[in-house]
Amino acid sequence: MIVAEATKGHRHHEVVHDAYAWGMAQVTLTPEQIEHFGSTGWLLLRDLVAVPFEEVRAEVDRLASAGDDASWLDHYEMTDDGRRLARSEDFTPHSPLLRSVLCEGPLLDVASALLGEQALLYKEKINYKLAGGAGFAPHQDKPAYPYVDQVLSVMVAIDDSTEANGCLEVVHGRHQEVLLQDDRGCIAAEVVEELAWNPVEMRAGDCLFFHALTPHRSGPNTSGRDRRALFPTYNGASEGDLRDAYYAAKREVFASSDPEAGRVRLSLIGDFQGRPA
Ligand SMILES: O=C(O)CCC(=O)C(=O)O
Repeated sequence: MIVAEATKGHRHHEVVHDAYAWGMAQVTLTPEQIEHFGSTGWLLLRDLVAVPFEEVRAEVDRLASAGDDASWLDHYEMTDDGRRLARSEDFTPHSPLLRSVLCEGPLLDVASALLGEQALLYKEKINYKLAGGAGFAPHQDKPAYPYVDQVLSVMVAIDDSTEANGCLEVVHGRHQEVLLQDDRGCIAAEVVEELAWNPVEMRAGDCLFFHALTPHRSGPNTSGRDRRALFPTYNGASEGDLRDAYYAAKREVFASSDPEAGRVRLSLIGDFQGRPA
């Protein structure tokens, strides 16, 4: 198990092995890992998913191929190669395997340790970023979650995630405050320029935990290889089980207003840079 160590300006993240302890069935973080998360706003862990990863990938394939049969929310984008799936969300009620990966075991243990209390799944999505897919403008996640106070974001790489296929880029140590926003709820251009952006390349199966105020962005997938990733978001149990209320509110907002012309709306903020399909 690893904790990633990265200093400002380094392109890649060095990993330190064996910095991670397994209890009986419970995963515990080391004080160094907790401290790393507290100071940088993120923590990268390897080999955390308890289920054989091929099964997770096969389940993502199954969801992606459901098409009109999907009982969850699918969103599409237009690429140079045609209409492509951009995101699936609200799928855990229809996927026992992904529900178990996200709602119990090591991922939940680590989320609980970082939130400082029992974590509950707030929402979940798969961002497909298939070859030719678009990137995400610099943003913090918190403004997209108006109904909760303490939230934690996680990226679980389904495919290797590289600079060429649009890996996440994060800013270290800027998770204490909401930064100035533009009219889409993303970070204002003048602030973006002043921040140091660090690409986080990940191997399939790696999990990046990041604070809901950690500034992040990602480029388009200019490679020929897909960059799929699962993104569970957790809240502390003291705020209650808010998942159903989140999706009810999101579905209502999406049903009652049209997205800005020329844009694909995936979120309550306008971070996705894809073209309408
Ligand atoms: O999938 C990505 O590259 C970025 C995802 C992201 O930041 C988001 O969905 O809020």
